[in-house]
Amino acid sequence: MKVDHIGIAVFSIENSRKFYETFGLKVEHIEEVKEQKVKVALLKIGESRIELLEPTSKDGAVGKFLEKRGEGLHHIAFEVENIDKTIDDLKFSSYEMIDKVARRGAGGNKIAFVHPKSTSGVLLELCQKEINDDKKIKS
Ligand code: CMX
Repeated sequence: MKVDHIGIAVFSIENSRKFYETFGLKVEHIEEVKEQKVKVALLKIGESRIELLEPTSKDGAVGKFLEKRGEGLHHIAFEVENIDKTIDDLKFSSYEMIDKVARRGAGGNKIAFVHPKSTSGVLLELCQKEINDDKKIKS
């Protein structure tokens, strides 16, 4: 449906948000996603968002990424209408799903990751909103 957000791995949300705020972007939501060992900050840009990802532990996906590659583009998220069907279609076409079943991510959305091996090197997140963005996310 659209690019929902672009995930950027950062050492510190407090430091990194300043650059994006220079353009007038505003942090509208900060949340810790415990099972992913990460804290996320969402900044709205048009119909999409920049998602700053700060690890809360070195052994989570983002902590490991930072250690290996440093700060930078971590993933792109596509909003889809029906995540269960999208996962089934991708599995049927032999693309490698990290999450074979959708799970809850930041903001309570249903999410699933596709392995970068299947996507020409970009970690891809599928994301299905439960309810309209503007109603759900509070500053
Ligand atoms: N983008 C592109 N490639 C990546 C990557 C990323 N974000 N992270 C790892 N890779 C590459 C590695 O460099 C490695 O490449 P090489 O084989 O060429 O060295 C390859 O993917 C596989 O690496 P791996 O050692 O098998 O696996 P890792 O332990 O590095 O884990 C991944 C990679 C993608 C499977 C893991 O990070 C994962 O499961 N991610 C999904 C969950 C996630 O990212 N959560 C954080 C965000 C949470 C949120 O937004 O709420």
